[in-house]
Amino acid sequence: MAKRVDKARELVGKPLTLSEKILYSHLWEGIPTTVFNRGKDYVDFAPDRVACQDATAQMALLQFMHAGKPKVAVPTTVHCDHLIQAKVGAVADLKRANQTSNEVFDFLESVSNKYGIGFWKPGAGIIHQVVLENYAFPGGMMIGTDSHTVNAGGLGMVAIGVGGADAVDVMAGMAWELKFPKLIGIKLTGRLSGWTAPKDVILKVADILTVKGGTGAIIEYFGEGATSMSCTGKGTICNMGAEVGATTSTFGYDASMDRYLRATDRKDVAEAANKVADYLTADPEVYENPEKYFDQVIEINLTELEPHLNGPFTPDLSTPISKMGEAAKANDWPLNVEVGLIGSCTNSSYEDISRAASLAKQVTDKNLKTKSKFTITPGSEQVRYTIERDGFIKTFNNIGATVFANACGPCIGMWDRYGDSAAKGPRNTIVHSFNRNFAKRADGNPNTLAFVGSPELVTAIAIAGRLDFNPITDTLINEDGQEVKLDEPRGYELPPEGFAVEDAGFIAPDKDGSRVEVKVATDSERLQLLEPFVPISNASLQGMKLLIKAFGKCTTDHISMAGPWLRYRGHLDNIANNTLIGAVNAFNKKTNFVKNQLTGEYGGVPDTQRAYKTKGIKTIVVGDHNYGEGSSREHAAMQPRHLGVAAVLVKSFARIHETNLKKQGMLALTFSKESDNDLIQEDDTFNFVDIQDFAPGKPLTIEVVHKDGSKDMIKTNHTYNLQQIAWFREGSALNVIKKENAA
Ligand code: MIC
Ligand code: SF4
Repeated sequence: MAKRVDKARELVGKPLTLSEKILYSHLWEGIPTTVFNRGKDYVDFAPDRVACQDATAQMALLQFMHAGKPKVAVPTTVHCDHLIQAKVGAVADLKRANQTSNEVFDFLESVSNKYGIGFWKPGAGIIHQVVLENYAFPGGMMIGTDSHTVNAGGLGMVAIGVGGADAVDVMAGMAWELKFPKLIGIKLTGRLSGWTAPKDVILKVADILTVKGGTGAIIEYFGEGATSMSCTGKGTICNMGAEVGATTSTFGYDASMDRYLRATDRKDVAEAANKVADYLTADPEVYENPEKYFDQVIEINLTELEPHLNGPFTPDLSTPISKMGEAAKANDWPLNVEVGLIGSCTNSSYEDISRAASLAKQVTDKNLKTKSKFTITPGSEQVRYTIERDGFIKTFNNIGATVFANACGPCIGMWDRYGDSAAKGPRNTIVHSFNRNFAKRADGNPNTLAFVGSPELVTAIAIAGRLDFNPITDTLINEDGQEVKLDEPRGYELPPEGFAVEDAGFIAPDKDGSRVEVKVATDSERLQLLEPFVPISNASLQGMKLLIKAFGKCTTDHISMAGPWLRYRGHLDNIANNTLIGAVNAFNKKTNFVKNQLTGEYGGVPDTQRAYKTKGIKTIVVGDHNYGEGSSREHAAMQPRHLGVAAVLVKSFARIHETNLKKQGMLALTFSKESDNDLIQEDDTFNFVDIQDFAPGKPLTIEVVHKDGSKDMIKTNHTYNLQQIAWFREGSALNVIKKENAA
């Protein structure tokens, strides 16, 4: 690393940020020879590791099986966490998941075993927490098939969320391509204290940057506020950087990381890091004059920072707790809080749990009664085991809490809160310490308003049962009719008696997996082997129809919903039945109700699209800003591709989704003139007039023919380089890999 960083510094000709050090020391070419333009140049990187979770690993591994390799080229792990539904509590829920999803878990375990991949079984924990505890290391670069892979920035990594096809590149021993990111520096002055937590830093950043302000950029945090914070607190901040669209976030190596590495049994890593500590943070000049080195600099004073709640329906709508009463009144948000949920990959560190438990303890000590329901999802078995040993689970049980399995559960709609009637659930408020709060995200109920806050604030609010409860100023009436005040939360950065665990849940792969057989039943409804995509011809890009013009926010949850649909993540044709059913049709403001131009009738999006497919007609999807925001799930690209959508034309894209569309051989285009979006009508037909000249940097023109015969010529931009155009021409990136490996 030292050699590469020194060379990069010499080439760049000035002091380097941490982000640049990590990027330049992970070039595919090895020792740097060129200076890259931020936000412009595509660069080939060589990440150190890959991590996949069960819901995305199925597609990633189904693709990897086509790559023609006997083993993965870099250390890779698979984590079973998304497919576990939260209903009753950890033990029963895990048992049920093992029954209902055993086919998928068995598939993942056998593929892992065959190709040399480490396997973390159901119940072991949530991917990002397990990675932080076991694999993340300062100065490293990893990719993961989940947008919150960025969590590992808490240990000074550059960790990036990608679609499965990107992971396949790295697992197959090839370069991984990324546009060299821009750099945002966030200086944290002052210190956190009292009720304010690391979560509030990122809630504030989301307020400043909005859900798309970080797109194409790495956020690098520094300053005394950064070094005085715990390593897991840094993880929380990096984790939720996904919610501002950032490519990733990271922190320079410091004593908190040394402490965390030692506590998680990695003294050797800490010692190695200490030897090259200067290389694991920015050069001193950078943090002294950040304006000279970052593309944008933001300063946040932690001493003045108030606890915040963000929501509902978007993670960037930020309200300081002192203003919540007013905001709730103005927006008519229900004040009664039904459930408070803590945990998830974002906030389930020992520190988080111990601070929340210090509040739960006061319920008993001060003879209070918890007004809302309360749940905990620990991030890993190691955390769960340790907090149980240290009495925190008991403290939570005393206030009537439910402890869910160490899994995603309520964070990804795997929360069986309403049985079959979620779609018509009542209007209600919940608060949680997760990261996303899009409609239906937690419980499938479109009428649930979810607010995101720190675990300590969520716990206090659950105790009070009111959204506008400000624990800094407000009092509560206890069971004896006395007025009492909650003391500030207190906790431990790390367990005073160390972490402990009986069975962490790891299964190492066979040394020689060549004889392991991977079975996929032909009649399975959960798994389906993949067929290569057929290239989209120039001819088929004529006479195309509009499938849907999506109105407003269209996240990956709108394009390929999670919750109950997670069960089909390994079966492309079955999961395609949810394609875009959450997107709002701009012409009638309804979901899953679009016009079939061939019959004039209205129907669901997947059915309508299948009708076009039968007739061999390609279609186009039109959308707004930040299209595909949220998850890394490549299903949001593969499903439309499978059903015959050829192009997606929007005002702007979220990074991962744009790449996913390219990888699957589709056209991802943006309006040159945003207002042209208004020209698109329900009965339009589209002709790509210059697709034969598809080339980097050259806009593509689409002739839009309206119902009355009038026409508009629309200019569209794209970011395809030559390699990516080859993916389009060959039908997908995987087709290109296959061809290369066969040659
Ligand atoms: C999420 O938080 O939205 C998920 C579920 O973890 C996704 C991955 C998925 O859709 O499987 C993500 O963030 O990438
Ligand atoms: Fe799981 Fe939620 Fe974390 Fe995604 S954000 S990995 S769904 S806990």
